[in-house]
Amino acid sequence: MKKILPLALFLFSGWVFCQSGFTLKVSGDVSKPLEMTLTDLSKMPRKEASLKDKDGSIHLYKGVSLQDILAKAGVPSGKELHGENLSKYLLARCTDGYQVLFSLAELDASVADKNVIVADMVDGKPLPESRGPLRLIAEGEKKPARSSYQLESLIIGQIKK
Ligand SMILES: Nc1nc2c(c(=O)[nH]1)N[C@H]1C(S)=C(S)[C@@H](COP(=O)(O)O)O[C@H]1N2
Ligand SMILES: [Mo]
Repeated sequence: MKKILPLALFLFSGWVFCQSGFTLKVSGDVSKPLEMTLTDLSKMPRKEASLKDKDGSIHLYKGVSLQDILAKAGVPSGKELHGENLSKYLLARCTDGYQVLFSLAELDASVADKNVIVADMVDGKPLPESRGPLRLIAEGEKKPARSSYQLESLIIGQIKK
């Protein structure tokens, strides 16, 4: 026990250090690029989303509305979503190289009722290290393929003519 405690403290402080250095980036075609820490995210309104995993069991995720994050970065929404803005997209990129695409229109409350959150908790606990610290949860999709874990950056782009 005497030997394990210092080791546990050392590993825990390393984990805390890694978490505190983490930022979620919002970049690309945005008026206000962002780098949000987990503390920044924890100050935003909380939202829930459920997701059925590969095995068919349902889990309750908690975090922040993706739309709220995009609004902070000045991403067009509502009445601004017309013309060229309808060819804009969000690319979610993860630490493991996984990436998935959404159109801005499908994410916007003026177009669809799609509940997409950036989650930091599942079933009342922080996300496991292999899935965290953040996971994008696209509620209501028939498979969890776009619900990307180890989310590190949100890139806004536009398909040009
Ligand atoms: N970063 C990242 N997210 C990912 C994946 C991945 O390989 N990397 N796989 C996706 C796929 S195809 C599935 S089916 C689900 C699996 O999530 P689950 O283990 O919670 O069911 O994660 C999705 N999110
Ligand atoms: Mo999958």
